[in-house]
Amino acid sequence: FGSSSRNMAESAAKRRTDSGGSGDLNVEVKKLKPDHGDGRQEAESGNILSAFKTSAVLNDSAREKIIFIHGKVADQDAVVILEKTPIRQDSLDELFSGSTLKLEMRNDIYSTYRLQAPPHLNEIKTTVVCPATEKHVKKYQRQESFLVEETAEDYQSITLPYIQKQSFSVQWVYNVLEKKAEAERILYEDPDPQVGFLLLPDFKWDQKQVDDLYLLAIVHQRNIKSLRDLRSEHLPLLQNVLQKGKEQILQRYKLPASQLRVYLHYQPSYYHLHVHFTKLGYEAPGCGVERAHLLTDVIQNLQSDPRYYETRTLYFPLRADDGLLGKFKEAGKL
Ligand code: M7G
Repeated sequence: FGSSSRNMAESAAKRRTDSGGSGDLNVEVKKLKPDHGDGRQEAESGNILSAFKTSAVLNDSAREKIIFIHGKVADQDAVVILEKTPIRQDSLDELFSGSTLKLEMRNDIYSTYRLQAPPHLNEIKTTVVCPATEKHVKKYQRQESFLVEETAEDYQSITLPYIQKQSFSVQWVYNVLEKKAEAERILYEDPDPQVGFLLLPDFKWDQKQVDDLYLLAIVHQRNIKSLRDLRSEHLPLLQNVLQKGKEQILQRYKLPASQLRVYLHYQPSYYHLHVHFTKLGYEAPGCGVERAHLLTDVIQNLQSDPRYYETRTLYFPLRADDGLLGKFKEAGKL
């Protein structure tokens, strides 16, 4: 039997050497953005979760290996997201040689094991929102969604008044723009106040592999809430974000534009204009047709009609207990 487990290890090693492509990219990410040993990204933090008290599981997915939990840290409400990260090709040698293998069952040519990996290869990506508002708890709760049809008038009379009062704080965005947070994570900045932006990893991406690349471009202009506010005067800004964002990603991660999905969300969660850059093939949350608008389409739409996003009916999903959905219902729109 020993030889069959050796064979499995050998064929895995062969797959690794045969696979070329993304394996090389992994190395690229590590080279370009060292995250072990440079002391900046790996800040040690005391275990603020040691006293975490779970009150409810908001959502989980066995397939995506992620769980969203509501609970308390000291007396404060918190949302904690635990996510198992992908297995990296560049860690396979160490994973095979440095782990303990416990046999679960063996039958003919088939066997299953529990592999106990060294701790540093078995980390869980953890996101903490604390203090979390009621709205955060709802955002992460598993819920049915409903598609809303928003005319230009609906936007003015229903959506705008609602988001002016009820939307998530964009303080984290201002902290990024003012280099008060995540400064060392910024990959690129065009400081121009009109067309400039910052490019940085979305906090959904652990930067360990390019396969699930997720970057955000946050614009310097502060008066553009969302897609709805875009006019033809913003074309230079949008073109600049698209062009320079693509160039940076090609340079840093060797990913050409043909491998990228560049889009805006409508409705976004945070009403300060930002653009999502994700790797094509990675099903990023929120990249479906009901919420994502390709930046290239947005640019063309504004070129053909300067008031396109001011006047069009836009469609988007809202969760069952989203307050905005309630407002559409009250107005007899659903
Ligand atoms: P969105 O379209 O406004 O909303 O995108 P969504 O969260 O419903 O998709 C905001 C994006 O910003 C998301 O992709 C978030 O993962 C990301 N994001 C949110 N916060 C609070 C942070 C943060 O503090 N830092 C970083 N780097 N990204 C964040």
